[in-house]
Amino acid sequence: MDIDVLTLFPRIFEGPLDESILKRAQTKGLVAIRVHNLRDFTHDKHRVVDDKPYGGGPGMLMKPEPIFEAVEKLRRPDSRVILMTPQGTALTQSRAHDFSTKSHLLIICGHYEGVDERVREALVTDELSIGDYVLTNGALAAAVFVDAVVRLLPGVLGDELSAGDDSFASGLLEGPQYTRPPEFAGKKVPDVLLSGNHEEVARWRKEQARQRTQHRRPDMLK
Ligand code: JBE
Repeated sequence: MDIDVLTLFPRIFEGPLDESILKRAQTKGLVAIRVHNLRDFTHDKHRVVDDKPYGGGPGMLMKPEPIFEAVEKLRRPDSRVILMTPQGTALTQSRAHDFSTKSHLLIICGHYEGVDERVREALVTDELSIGDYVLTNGALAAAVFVDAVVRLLPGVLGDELSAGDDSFASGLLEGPQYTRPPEFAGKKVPDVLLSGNHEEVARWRKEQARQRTQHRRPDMLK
């Protein structure tokens, strides 16, 4: 997979992309991620990327020209052009799976104040939001989206099974898990997990997942 990110703040991506699983996915050649500064697609002396909204009002909007120039240069016939915005459809595990099957993601990080509507009309194929709260700009949202998608690419997770067990993959939240020691802070690991009875362990885990989901996320059971 190829991922190009357009942002006013390329350094926001440096940390997240250069650690752990995302870093290994890139060195293994499973994904190529390129981060571009939108200011590099301006041509005026002050490299202006935003402007006041027509009709008045507070805040600044991202100008269309640098975004058009960047997208027209980087876009391919197989690209999904994604705008990170609080007005987008909610990112879910199922949508992350859909995007993980695409060959090229071109991600535009918006200002929280917004982008000129012609960017949406002419360029964007998908608008995504990572949640109902306001970030200062779309760069952190894009980093979250990239992380959620890249870990699903074949070969990225060491243990091929581990993505299938995640909360959401099963439609339930994951239940409690324990590692050694068998007793810690006055609390014991449940006997069933030490029993060696795989059938009972599976049944217990499923019931715990159901209870936790019922309690914390009843919306997921509907
Ligand atoms: O979720 N998002 O994609 C956002 C983008 C920009 C600002 N706030 C957000 N929540």
